Amino acid sequence: MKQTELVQQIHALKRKSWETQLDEFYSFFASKDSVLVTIDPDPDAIGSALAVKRLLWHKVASTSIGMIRPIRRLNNLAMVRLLRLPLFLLKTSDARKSDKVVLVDAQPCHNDLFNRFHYTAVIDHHPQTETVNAPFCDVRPEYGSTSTIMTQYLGAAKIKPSQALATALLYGIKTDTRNFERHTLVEDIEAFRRLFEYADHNTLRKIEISDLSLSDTKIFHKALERKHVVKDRIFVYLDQTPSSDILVEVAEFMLKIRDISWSIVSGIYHDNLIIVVRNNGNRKDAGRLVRRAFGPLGCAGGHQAMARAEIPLNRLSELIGTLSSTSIERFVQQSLSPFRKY
Ligand SMILES: [Mn+2]
Repeated sequence: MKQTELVQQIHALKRKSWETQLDEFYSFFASKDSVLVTIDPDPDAIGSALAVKRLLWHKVASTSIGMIRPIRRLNNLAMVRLLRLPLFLLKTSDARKSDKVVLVDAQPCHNDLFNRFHYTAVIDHHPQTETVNAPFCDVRPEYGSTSTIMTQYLGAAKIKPSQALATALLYGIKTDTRNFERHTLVEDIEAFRRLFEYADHNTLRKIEISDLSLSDTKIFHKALERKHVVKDRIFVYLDQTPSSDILVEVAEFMLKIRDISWSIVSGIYHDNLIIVVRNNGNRKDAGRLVRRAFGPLGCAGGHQAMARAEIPLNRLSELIGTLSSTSIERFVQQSLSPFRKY
């Protein structure tokens, strides 16, 4: 047998296996069923749930998508609003209302709320830690996203995704693989390519850049006024902040300045001094830096390019005395000064 024939046969086998997989999935549903898909709502889970809803369209009586928690990330809120996605917040009583329940992009053991349901099907890409107790279980940890797996199912069902579905799945793949920077399989890239022609790229771009709320702009205003540069490090201290997420947004924004390679943004949240550190990653170790500077005072850690420390305010006042904007700002700047040797 020629090699090309062999390759074709292998492809045929693969194709058949997705179709078999799809038939098996369908075999657990009946036309009278009301189906609930449960998700922990990140983009990959949302896209995957929409794909399940599409697969079951005209096959079951209804499919709804329930979230175990409200969406907080602004990008994801933009995603739901711009793509007009039909999601609702789960209540504990919902466990008994549906005939069949499906879980995507997670496993029952990941959350107590998931554990309350009896799943008919589980489709996921996280490593399997416990046996999944569901008649249909498709867990592929080698895949970069569940959206990739769902794109294969749609392909097997010969379904052309709608613009909203393709956009959601594409965003799911992009966020879970962090634009293919991590954990990527050739199948992820192939799914991306397939979805690309159906997606709404203007909407996708708006979703991806929707990091800020209008009220955050006040904090940016303060950050720009307060910034303090020492060599290639930029420091910003923001006093009380409404969330610790905004510190991350400011830190990532400041790293856009050309000659800045470290961005150190701090603020008070829930009686802790939170220090967020970002750098451009080149031969640097933000995690080690914050552990050395703040490890003995609270919790501190991270990776090469991103790190974070949290110091209880009472612990901080034992160390520096009266807590004021000036004293805290000076403490952070001295602790992470480029001139300081650890
Ligand atoms: Mn995922």
